[in-house]
Amino acid sequence: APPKQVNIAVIGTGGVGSVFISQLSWIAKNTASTHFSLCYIAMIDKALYHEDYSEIDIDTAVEAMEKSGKTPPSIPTIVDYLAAAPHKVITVDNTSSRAIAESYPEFLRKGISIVTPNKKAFSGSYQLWQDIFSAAESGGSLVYHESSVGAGMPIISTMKDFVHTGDEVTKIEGVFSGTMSYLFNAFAPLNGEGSKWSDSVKKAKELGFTEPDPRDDLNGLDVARKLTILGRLAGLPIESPDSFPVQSLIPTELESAKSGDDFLQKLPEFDSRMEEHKTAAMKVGKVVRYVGSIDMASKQVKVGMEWFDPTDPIATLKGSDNIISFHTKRYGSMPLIIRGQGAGGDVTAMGVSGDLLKVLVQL
Ligand code: NHO
Repeated sequence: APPKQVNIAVIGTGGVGSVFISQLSWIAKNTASTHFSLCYIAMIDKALYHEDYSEIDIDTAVEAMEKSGKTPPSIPTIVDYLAAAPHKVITVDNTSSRAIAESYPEFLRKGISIVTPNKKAFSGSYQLWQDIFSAAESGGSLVYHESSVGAGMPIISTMKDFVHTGDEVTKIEGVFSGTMSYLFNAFAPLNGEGSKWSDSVKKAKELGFTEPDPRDDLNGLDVARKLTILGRLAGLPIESPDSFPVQSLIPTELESAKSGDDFLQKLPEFDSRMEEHKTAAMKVGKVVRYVGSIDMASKQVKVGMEWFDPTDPIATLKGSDNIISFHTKRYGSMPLIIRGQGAGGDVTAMGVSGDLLKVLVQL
């Protein structure tokens, strides 16, 4: 049989998007069974596409887009353009745009599949969550978002396997934020002094672990979004990421800082507050870490700082590692534990590329 033809649209070419493009190039050169052609690529203020859907060379796409001088069309125009493409279409959303996330139902209803690390859609209102999956059903399209929790780690796929094979999830807990993991491991290490809180935050941003605005990590919202997604997959109709208790690490005085950069500049003035949490835990032989949990029986979701014994797997994490324990009926008293790097362009893009391959074989 001739290879399947699929059109691909990529929106967002930042930290994750640019790595995704290079992985896409590798896949194109090393996977023979499917021929896909890039027909649309865009960032916030630039876009490249041709009215006749002619193929855009992947290796030079970003450069060509930057030189193109075209601004991206409105979202409805993008949807119409892609819906009229000669082949089935997969849109890869590598932005953190709420507007794009909220328009997934329009894409999906018109048969355009979605692959994305963007958490906004799946942790938005419960209504949007329902709309996304019913639109996919009516449009015969697919929607994959592995990297919305734990970057490239198999968290969403494992969660779906529990649900679709009749296991019952009773509790999920762990460290869900690469940024928080990095910050606490650097500032309150098991051995040694540890660095200043504000210095660790700056470093985490430089390393590409944080969300585009680091306050989205420090206010706990990133973890809350991930728990919302997992809780919904497990069957809890969680209304929104602010419908359960979430401890913010943003000093109230800096909540209204104008920009992420302004916030980072003023943060050192508040280092002593985080230092107090660290010393209080140390006095009783524990370390402080930032964790989240979902208890299915009581329907309780919570996110915040807790103290751990130095031997606890959560206390011994390294770098930006995530650790997630799934307690289920099948796994009994020994949870299934998944641990690994949970943030950064390379591993996040891998989750996106892996999803793309899964969608490609099903179209
Ligand atoms: P950037 O680098 O800001 O890039 C965003 C791109 O989108 C830019 O090219 C921008 O021009 C474009 N863009 C924005 N709005 C647009 C619009 N309306 N139209 C067209 N283009 C638009 O952001 P990242 O870092 O590349 O992130 C991209 C997406 O991946 C975000 O949704 C982010 O939440 C998601 N993501 C990133 C990471 C990561 O490590 N960087 C992770 C997961 C998902 O697993 C990671 C994670 O959870 C990180 C988290 N902070 C943690 O655990 O600490």
